[in-house]
Amino acid sequence: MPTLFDSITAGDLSLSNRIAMAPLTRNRSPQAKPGALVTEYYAQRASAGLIISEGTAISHQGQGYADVPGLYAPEQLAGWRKVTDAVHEAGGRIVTQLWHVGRVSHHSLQPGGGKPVAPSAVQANAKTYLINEDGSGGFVETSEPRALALDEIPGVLDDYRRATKAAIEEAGFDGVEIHAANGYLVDQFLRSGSNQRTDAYGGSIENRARFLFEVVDAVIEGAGAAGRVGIRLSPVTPANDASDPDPQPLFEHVVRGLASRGLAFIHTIEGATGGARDHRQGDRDFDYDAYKAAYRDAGGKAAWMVNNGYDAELAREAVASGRADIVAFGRLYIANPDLVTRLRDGIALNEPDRTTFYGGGAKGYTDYPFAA
Ligand code: 8OZ
Repeated sequence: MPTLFDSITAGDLSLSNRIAMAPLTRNRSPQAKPGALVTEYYAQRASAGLIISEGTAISHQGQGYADVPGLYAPEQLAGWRKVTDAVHEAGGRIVTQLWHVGRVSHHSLQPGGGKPVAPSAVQANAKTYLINEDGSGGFVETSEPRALALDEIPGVLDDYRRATKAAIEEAGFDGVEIHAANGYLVDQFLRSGSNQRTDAYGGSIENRARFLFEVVDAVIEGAGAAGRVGIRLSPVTPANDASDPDPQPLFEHVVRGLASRGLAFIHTIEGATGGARDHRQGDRDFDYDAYKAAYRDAGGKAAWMVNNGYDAELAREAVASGRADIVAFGRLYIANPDLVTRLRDGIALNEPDRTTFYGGGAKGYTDYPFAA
């Protein structure tokens, strides 16, 4: 029976264990540029089989929160290069999470102070996080978005392609994860609550998934190999006002379409992001086994990564039973840089401090102790 501590190959990525560090927004990159503190934080966590970086904006338009990093300016890429060098030196593997927030943004973060873009001009009932001039932070309502015009979509796909190429060639990442979860742009296209388009990108499941597949294909082009590309999906999350009355056929269509594309990993958030694992949308429970079977039956070979509220026992069971190949841990990685050692040796875990999750400096970021 496989264990969390066995190596695994995911596409072109050879991982020393099956424990991934989930993407975690930490708001510690002023001017969207990761600095020395961010380098230290990721290097501390390099014993993970795979680190998935925090969501990283592919373009200025894709920004939705204060002090989150980007992949669209030379100094951002140079900052990331130091991070990836440090992780590689420590024997780790790291991919970046490609992020376009769509409507989950604030006009003050947008180019020229303009409206955030979305599939449709439907405001999200969601909050974003801004930092004031005096350094204090706070949550504010997202701004009213405008619908992307049909002829703007190729430009967004170009941003995904360019950011991917730069992330790998300039910033030194081992690959990328497409953020298609948690109510951000790709997820906004998927779900009827945020997609009211009447063109080829709206209406039927096939049309709503079109943007996702076009993003995947653009990213594969940018990466030069599908085996360096993963994707994160969250079939039932209500995060950021994501809503759809019937996610089962929608997400089975998505994974069937991904099966032929040769990706490295499919990363699924089970339940409500950071919340209940049995959360549902619509009037039936989501059948994760049927969803995974839809992918495998269509020939999909990617490593199957699961996430959300896993502890040592649930993770051990998921990998031993074959239900999952890799388990991604979020909150546990905030507080336990040496999570692999702690899980392997049964060492007690540090507790994360919620007050330092978003923004600030080293406190609650790089100062969690390693086990002796
Ligand atoms: C928490 C705070 C801000 C952003 C996500 C990128 O939910 C995020 C995020 C999480 O995927």
